[in-house]
Amino acid sequence: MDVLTDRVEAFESHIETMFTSETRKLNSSISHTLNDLTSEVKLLKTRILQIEETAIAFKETVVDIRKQSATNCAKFSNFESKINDEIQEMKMELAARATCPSKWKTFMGYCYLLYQDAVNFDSAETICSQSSAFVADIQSDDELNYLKLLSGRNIWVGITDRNAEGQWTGVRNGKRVEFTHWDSGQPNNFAANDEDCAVMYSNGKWHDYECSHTSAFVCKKMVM
Ligand SMILES: [Ca+2]
Ligand SMILES: [Ca+2]
Repeated sequence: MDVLTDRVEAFESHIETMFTSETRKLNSSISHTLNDLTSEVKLLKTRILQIEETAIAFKETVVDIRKQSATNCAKFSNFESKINDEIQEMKMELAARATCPSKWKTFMGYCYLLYQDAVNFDSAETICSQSSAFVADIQSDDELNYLKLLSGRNIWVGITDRNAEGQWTGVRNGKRVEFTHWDSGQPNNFAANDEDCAVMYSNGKWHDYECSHTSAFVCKKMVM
C-alpha cells in the first residue's frame, strides 16, 4: 500500500513539476509576444507621427508655393505692364522722330506716295519696290478713308489671290488678308475667270480685276 502511495505521490509531484514548467514556458512565451507587440505598436506610433509631420510640412510647403507663385504672378504682371509702357513710349518717340521722304505723306507710322499714271499691277509693284515700298494694302477703315482722300481715284490694292483662287493675301507679306471692303457681288473672278488683283474705287469699294488691267496706285512704306 505504501509503495502505491509513494508512486501516486511521485506521479503527482511529476505532474506538478511538469505543469509548473509548462506554465512558466507559456508565461514566458506570452510575455515575449506581448513585448514584441508593444515594440511594434511603438514603432507604428513613431511612423504615424513621422507621416503626420511630413504631411504638415508638405501642407506648409504647398501654402508657401501658392504664396510665392501669387507674388511672382503679381511681379510678372507688373513687369509686363512696365515693359509694355516702355515699348509704347519708344514707339511714340520713334513715331515723333520718324520722317517720310519729301513728297511722301505720313499717316499712322507709314509713308504714302500717289502715282497717278495708270499701270498694270506688276508694274505698280516694280515702281513701289524701287523706293523700298509696296503697293498699299489697306488694313483698317482709317487707312481706307485716308487713301480714299489721298488718291481721289481708283487705285490698286496690294493684295492678290493669284496663288489660290479666292484666298486673298497681302503682296507685302503673303499673309491672309483680314480687312476687306469688297463691293457687293465682289470679288467675282469675272473676266476670263482670272481676276486676281484688286482695285479700290474712289468711293472706297473694292473690285477684283485682272492684274493686267491698269490703274493708278499708292506706294506705302514704314516711316524711317
Ligand atoms: Ca481671283
Ligand atoms: Ca470683279
